[in-house]
Amino acid sequence: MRSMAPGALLVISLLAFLAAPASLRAQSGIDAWLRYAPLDDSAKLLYKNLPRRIIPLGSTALMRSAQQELIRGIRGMLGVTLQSGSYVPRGDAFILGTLAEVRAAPLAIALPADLDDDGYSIQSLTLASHPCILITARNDRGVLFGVFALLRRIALGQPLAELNDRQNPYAPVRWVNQWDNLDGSIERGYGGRSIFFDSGSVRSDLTRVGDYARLLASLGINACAINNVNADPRILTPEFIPQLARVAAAFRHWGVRLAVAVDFSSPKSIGGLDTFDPLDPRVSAWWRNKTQEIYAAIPDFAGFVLKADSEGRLGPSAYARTHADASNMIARALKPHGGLLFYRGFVYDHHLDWRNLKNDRARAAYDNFQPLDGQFDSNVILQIKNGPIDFQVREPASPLFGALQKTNEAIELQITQEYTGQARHLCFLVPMWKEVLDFDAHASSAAGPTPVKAIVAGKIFHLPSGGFVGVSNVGADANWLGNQLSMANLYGFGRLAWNPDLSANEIVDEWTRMTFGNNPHVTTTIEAMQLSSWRTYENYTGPLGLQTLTDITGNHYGPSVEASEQNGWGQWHRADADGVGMDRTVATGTGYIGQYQPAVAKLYESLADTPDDLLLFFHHVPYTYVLHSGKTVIQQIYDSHYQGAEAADEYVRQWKSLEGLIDDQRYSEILMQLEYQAGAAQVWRDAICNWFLRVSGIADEKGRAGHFPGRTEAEAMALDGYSIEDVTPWEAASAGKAAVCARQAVTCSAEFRFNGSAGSYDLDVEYFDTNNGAAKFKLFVGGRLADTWLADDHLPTTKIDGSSSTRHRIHTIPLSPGDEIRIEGSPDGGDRAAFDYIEIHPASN
Ligand code: GCW
Repeated sequence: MRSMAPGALLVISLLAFLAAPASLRAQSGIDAWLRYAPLDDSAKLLYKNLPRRIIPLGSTALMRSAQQELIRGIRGMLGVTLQSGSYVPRGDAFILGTLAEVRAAPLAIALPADLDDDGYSIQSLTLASHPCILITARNDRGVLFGVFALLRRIALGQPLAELNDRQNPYAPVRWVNQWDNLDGSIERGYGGRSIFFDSGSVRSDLTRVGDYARLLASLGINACAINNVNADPRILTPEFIPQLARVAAAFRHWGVRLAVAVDFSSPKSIGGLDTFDPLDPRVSAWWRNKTQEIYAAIPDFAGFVLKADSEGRLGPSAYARTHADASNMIARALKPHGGLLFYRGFVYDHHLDWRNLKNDRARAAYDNFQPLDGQFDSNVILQIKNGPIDFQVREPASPLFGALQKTNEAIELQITQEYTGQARHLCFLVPMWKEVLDFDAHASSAAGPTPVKAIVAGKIFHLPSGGFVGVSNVGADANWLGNQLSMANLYGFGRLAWNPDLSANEIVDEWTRMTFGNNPHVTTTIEAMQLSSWRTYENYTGPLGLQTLTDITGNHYGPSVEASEQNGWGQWHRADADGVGMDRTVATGTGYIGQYQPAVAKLYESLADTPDDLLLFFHHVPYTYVLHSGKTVIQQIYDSHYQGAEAADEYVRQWKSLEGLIDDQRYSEILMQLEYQAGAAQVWRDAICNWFLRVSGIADEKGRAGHFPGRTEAEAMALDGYSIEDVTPWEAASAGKAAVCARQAVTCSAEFRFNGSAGSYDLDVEYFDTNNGAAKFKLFVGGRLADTWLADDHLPTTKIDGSSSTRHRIHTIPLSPGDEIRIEGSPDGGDRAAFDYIEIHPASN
């Protein structure tokens, strides 16, 4: 992720291009899982009898996309160009058409009777003694989805003979949300600038929007809300609506419908009214007219997303009205056009008094919405985050899922990795989502198991709508999310939205094969890394239900244990000298557990029965409390952090075993990212272990926490120009301090003598890469330059802290006792060439 000089990159890419076989040529990642890379010859054999003609029975834009996609995919993977034809009952063919078109053709075939909207059927059959493959569906969108499913089968090397694949989507709502701002930035986006907006308008070139819609369509996603839920009211101005129509057009031929997030105060802020009271007839008339204006320009407009009364957004409380008043009023404007209103359940008070041990942010969604069950119109969908807090590395399922019987629900999952490493750390979220989706909320005594997935799909209480929403936040970078491996999360969300019964293993296997090919060493390696990565990330950030112990009032990235305490945001973990965890019991705590149905509440209310992974989310215990695993809480905190950091190191080794087996560009980009992650995991490990060591006063029984073999602190070196400063939070730097170069200095230096035995060593320099300049470092051993590098990454901070702390590893340096090791830093702009320590280890290779 750190940039290379453009010239160097060009030469490397050119060399790679000339030297590598076609399949290994550089790949930017822009095609994601739709690369259609050539299959190897043995796999091609499987498909040697496939039809060579394609016959589309319809001619809509969607049908043309389906046809072109099939041609593109088969050409890419099999090297065969399908010829288009019109139907004559002669010769082999792929036949594409809706059920109505197939009936009208007419083809004498028994057609499936059980297809829902967007579902599809792929059948191999014989027509007039010619083998054909028929892809049919109720609507043309379903035909397109069928084409993508067929191409996926080929990419995965699955046989097509005697195929009879009939699939219906699990739920009607399969949406993504983007949090793009009109100026082109993206809230919690890590893949570059917006593909939709720039400088206050929709971009003129919407090529990437079409590419994105194609990716979404390949997963069966059927709508996308394109702007931040912290919505800019200008999105609804008369000047903006024609621009939205252009986005809708770029989406339309991929079957993706446009939606937007709206600001509740719009009637006042852009509509010229003096009120936005949902019960004022002028306000509802304004929304009706506005909605009509939108549908006139965008007839297939999907609806609105509304964040109201949350994190400072205006809402119905301004007029003492309810969430039902607010949502129904807007939903009624959408209703005649078939539009949906998604009302976000993420409503909470961020000025809670932390001194009151009964206060609890986790209660908010239930407290706000459960009493309103039954009051929402049929085209309102309550959009509920998976957990009660906010996309933390681990949370229990929100109790609200199990508490509503008359309200449409959608689960909101976060694809963009806000609290899970911001696309710099590998963290495959499908296993986490699966846990929530499969969680039995015990919502109905009559219905048997009531997993969250079935509740949100409306299956348990027979509701008209509902389903899945993923906060995606792709950007204009070539690899969309800022990290090639993070694309497995977008893929996984879409596959789960289509079929939440798929396993994490199946999903990651599909994604890996389509993204990197079918080499068994490649697939097993990447899949194992992905599948273990959530646990790894959890281990070195916040285990035992502590949640991500990050800077929660800031960038949500690096470690900062106390950031969540003593403020009104309510992400408290209540760690102090005696113990740790939030008491959310009914008996002695906040009562949050009482929001679950009795069978669930009984489990969590019991300290003994609560699963270790969620212990500290539900209970406050002393550090010496013994877990089911037999370890004490404090020892588990130490152990998990060391395990997590070790696993992150291991990813680097695993990845290196793939050199030459995948294209160079993605190989090196991912290697760089994993090396960075391994260093960052160590920063996390040390920060959290040091913090708990100091606060609990209980030593790590394995003697690791607080002891760092081979480490020389900057404070212990002879400094010239550098001065030692305290770092905030203290745990973000080793011993709480860093060497910082004087602002005006050209170069500062620090030196010490090596006092180990002669041998070959790796040198780790821990420095602070702030994003307000690109300081330069040089490292000399015995007076000779060993390495030089730039601190030019774009980490999300200008501060010397746990988010900027970065490891630079210099491999295989021969050292003898007494050798002088000297680091020189040259500041640049606000980047003060600060560093923390140098650690020397026997060489790893
Ligand atoms: O987690 C918080 C994020 C905000 C976001 C909010 C929400 C769009 O930090 O950036 O705002 O959730 O989901 O509304």
